[in-house]
Amino acid sequence: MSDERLLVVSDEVREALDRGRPVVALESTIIAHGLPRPRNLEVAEELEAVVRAGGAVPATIAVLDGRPHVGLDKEQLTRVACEDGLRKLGHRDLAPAIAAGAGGATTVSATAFLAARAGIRVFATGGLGGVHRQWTRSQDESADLHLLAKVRIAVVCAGVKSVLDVPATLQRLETLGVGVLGFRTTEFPGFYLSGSGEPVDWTAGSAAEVAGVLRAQDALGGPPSALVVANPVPVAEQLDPALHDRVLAEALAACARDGVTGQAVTPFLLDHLVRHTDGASLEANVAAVRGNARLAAEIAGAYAA
Ligand code: PSU
Ligand code: MN
Repeated sequence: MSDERLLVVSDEVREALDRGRPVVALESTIIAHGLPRPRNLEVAEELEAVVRAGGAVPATIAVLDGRPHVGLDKEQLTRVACEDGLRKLGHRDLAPAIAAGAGGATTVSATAFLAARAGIRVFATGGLGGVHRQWTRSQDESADLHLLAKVRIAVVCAGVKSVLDVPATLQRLETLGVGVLGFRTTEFPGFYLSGSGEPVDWTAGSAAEVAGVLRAQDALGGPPSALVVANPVPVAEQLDPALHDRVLAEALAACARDGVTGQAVTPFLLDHLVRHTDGASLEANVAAVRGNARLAAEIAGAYAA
């Protein structure tokens, strides 16, 4: 099957790419599995609007009826947000889903891969997958990290959720050779919180500076790898740090007490966080993603200029 027949790139995205106009890829797992309904569809539409307001074309990515789509229309976006039982597809799931004619929401690993294949250089998401706290026992480490070691794309994110092992995740990114650039921060962001307490080696002060790093990557050539642009949620919109620390500790204790393990751990902890912060963790989550979409549009614009 030829490339063009396999990847369905929307007319608007295709035209923008052909003309060298800024394009921002957006993932769909956050819509299908990361946010509650009906807020998820509102956020999906808001993110596209934020990218447009920033002067770029949004390209939300998902697999529909066995075909990877880059750029969704309203009806397709609604399917991703509302269809029951939509699968979560990492990069390794793409081929089986295509062969089976199945659909699914794409994680960071699948989205980054498909976006890069389509020729998109900038991608916005909420948080990256990472190394789980029980990794020494479970070996649970997101495939996001490994895929980002292999594709040339900038991923604008607010760090990784504090339910993960943040220092171990940063160590894996280092080992895998994935660059991490703090945006106006010398600290890796803490997703719900503006900071995680972990340092980053490099800081950019503007979208133009980030675009300069992307151009340097292009000029260097060699094996491709991603650049993680770590963009903190604004302090005014972060979750109250004392509340965060207390509820996370309670959630981890409840998890151990109830014997929750493996894949069930993350949904359990996130659900606990949303319920025991009266939805404040959800608002911080949405604020983080919104800020990332805005910055990604700016970076895409600076890169295209
Ligand atoms: N982090 C979030 N929200 C999300 C995800 C991560 O704050 O929705 C999603 C992303 O799509 C990410 C995926 O790529 O979870 C990682 O899943 P796993 O750990 O199974 O690789
Ligand atoms: Mn996992």
